[in-house]
Amino acid sequence: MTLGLTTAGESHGPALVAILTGLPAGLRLDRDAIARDLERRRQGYGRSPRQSFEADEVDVLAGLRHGSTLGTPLALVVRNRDHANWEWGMSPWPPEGEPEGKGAKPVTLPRPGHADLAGVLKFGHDDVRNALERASARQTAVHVAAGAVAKALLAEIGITVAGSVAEIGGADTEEGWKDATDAARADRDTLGGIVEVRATGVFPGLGSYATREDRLDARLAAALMGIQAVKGVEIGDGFALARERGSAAHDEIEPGLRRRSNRAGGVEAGISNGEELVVRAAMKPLPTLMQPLQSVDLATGEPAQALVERSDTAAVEALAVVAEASVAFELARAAREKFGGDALDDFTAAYRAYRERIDWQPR
Ligand code: EPS
Repeated sequence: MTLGLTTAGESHGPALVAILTGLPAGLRLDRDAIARDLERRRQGYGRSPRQSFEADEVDVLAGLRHGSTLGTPLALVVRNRDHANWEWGMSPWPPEGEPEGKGAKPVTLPRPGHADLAGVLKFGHDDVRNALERASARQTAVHVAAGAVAKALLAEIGITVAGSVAEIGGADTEEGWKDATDAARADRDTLGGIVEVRATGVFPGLGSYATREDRLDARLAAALMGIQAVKGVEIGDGFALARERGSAAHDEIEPGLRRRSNRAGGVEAGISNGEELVVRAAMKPLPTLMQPLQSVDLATGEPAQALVERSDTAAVEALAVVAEASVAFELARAAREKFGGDALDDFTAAYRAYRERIDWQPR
């Protein structure tokens, strides 16, 4: 038994879609909690004007009845309101009538740092839009919806997950983030940053050292690296541990099997160890610049400036919400593998029996 997630959707296409498999039957979902997470993702200083007109409402098409999961695939849809402006340009079928609206003209000016160049080369596209639409971080909306479902499952076994911003553009106070974002926007530039996700209530034993694929830290790193613009992931003290001696790098064990520190970030040998889970992700500055970088026009082979189109100045606050959702999904997946069960009660009973066996109490 495991959780599966498949997503589809282009940034300016009709909709974003997610299908979750492997949920137990009888899990109650809270519509408002899902909506709140999508709303959090839309917020944040420095986001594109698009966020003000996308509603990001989740429609459930399958797998839920009267608010409870059925133990069948859960199908979620978030429609793109902006698609109305791209009906010709992003029409799934050959469009009728004259080219009109956004996306009608092919894009041939790849942006350094975006999927544009590698994407068209790999897939043989002659319009960069065919690559950038799916590569866009717009699709994180349905990942957040899936994460909200995962958090509902985790709540049944006492786990909570929270993401927050640590830095934007090198600044580490909220005022500093705003100043840095304003300054970047004024210079027609963009910013990246660092986010942190913490999970409490994580008992020892999620993940395994048995194979690389089982390792919880490897899965968390893959999940976070899978988010657009993430270039680095750290678990616990991460890179800083490389500069310590062993005596200062590990978390001593006390009676009650608690630790005196949490440098490992709650994972040892690919297994959660009962301490708080702490992971960080670093986001590069967004590649769509209003003052574009040097590129090449793919239609002529001549030097040209990269594509300029509406975009965010910074999306680090959104990343905190997306990273939270991604960590939640991985923890929920590991928990499904550990406790199984077709009905939610089977799952929670297995959790309780396990906790009794290891005699573990949350702090
Ligand atoms: C994105 C570019 C911007 C972002 C978008 C991601 O879109 P647009 O060009 O339509 O303004 O706003 O993110 C979202 C729409 C979203 O909901 O997060 C990109 O190129 O990745």
